Amino acid sequence: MTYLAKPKLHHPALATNAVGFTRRDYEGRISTLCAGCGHDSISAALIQACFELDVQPHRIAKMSGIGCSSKTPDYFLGQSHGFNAVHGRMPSVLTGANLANRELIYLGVSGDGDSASIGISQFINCLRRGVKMVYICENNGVYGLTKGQFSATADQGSKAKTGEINTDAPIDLVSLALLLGASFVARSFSGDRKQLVPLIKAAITHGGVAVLDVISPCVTFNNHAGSTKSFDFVREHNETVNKLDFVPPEQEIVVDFAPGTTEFVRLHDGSALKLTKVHDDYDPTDRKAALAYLQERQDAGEVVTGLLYVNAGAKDLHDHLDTVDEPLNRLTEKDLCPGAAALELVNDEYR
Ligand SMILES: Cc1ncc(C[n+]2csc(CCOP(=O)(O)OP(=O)(O)O)c2C)c(N)n1
Ligand code: SF4
Ligand SMILES: [Mg+2]
Repeated sequence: MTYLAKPKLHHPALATNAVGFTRRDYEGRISTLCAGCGHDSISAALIQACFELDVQPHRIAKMSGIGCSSKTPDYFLGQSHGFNAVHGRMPSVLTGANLANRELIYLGVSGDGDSASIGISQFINCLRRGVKMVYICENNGVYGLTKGQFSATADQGSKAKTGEINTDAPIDLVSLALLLGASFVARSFSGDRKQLVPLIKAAITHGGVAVLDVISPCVTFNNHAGSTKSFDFVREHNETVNKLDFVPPEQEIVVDFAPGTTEFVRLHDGSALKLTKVHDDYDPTDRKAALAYLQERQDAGEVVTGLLYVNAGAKDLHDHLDTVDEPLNRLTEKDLCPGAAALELVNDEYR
């Protein structure tokens, strides 16, 4: 694989954020994806979100599987940790890293083939366990890297570039995430940066597992008439449930909305998500209603986007396991082997 390093020169007047980094410090190597690929827009949104959130790059760990989407962590956050795992195995590698060091921010970057085809059992189990992470599926309905075969998210009846029609039923990752108890579930579109950036920021500050299914057209193999993951199709059938704005913890929340049209969702770190409802009756805290709404709009041929569900008081795997606050990889031999007297006390409990 060839890598193109970006020139390191910065314009001296580039703005810095609260932790002293410019936007360029959050970039990675030059992308080798096809020009116009939706995945590059998602990388740009991630760069913008991390710069605006004032995240220190060394606090982020990017994990991915295999695919064009899974290559993208090389194209953003070049100063962060990263691990490119095996096809469909990102969640288990990320789970292990998260258990070893709970202090990092974990970005799991995957594709629809990586998540819904070969990696579906890994996707299911990391959600059911509540591994604290931002799980981003860059969803184009095809295996882009291996030249455009249908993936498990391809809609029934959609047409491949070769003319073949998909006869299999699709797996809808957001419905599955809701069923499995994910505490933050959203869908967006790579072409809608205004919606995607606040969603990424909110997902990063969420206290549990956050799933972002981002429709990301493959311009080379799945952007033609008859595809339901093309730029034209998603623009025509996009049904947005809410408009979003991320409010950092230090910013005052000003109540300036008509009752019933806007609400604030407090996030884990004190920040908030300002939700302006497009549909007055859509409640992103009602999991069952979200599932029913998704099903109904899907049957009508619409692609629902926005924040679909959030449980602001979510717990994660460390809460479930009741692990110590100190990251496990920092425990010393003294912490792990407290001596014979301590062992006697534990044994006494079982006598
Ligand atoms: C175990 C294994 N099986 C199959 C492959 C071949 N393969 C590489 S990428 C890929 C599909 C990628 O599709 P997706 O995750 O949707 O990513 P995209 O390229 O569309 O972004 C496949 C089948 C592989 N690398 N490893
Ligand atoms: S093949 Fe498709 S998914 Fe892969 S880089 Fe090209 S446009 Fe993107
Ligand atoms: Mg794909």
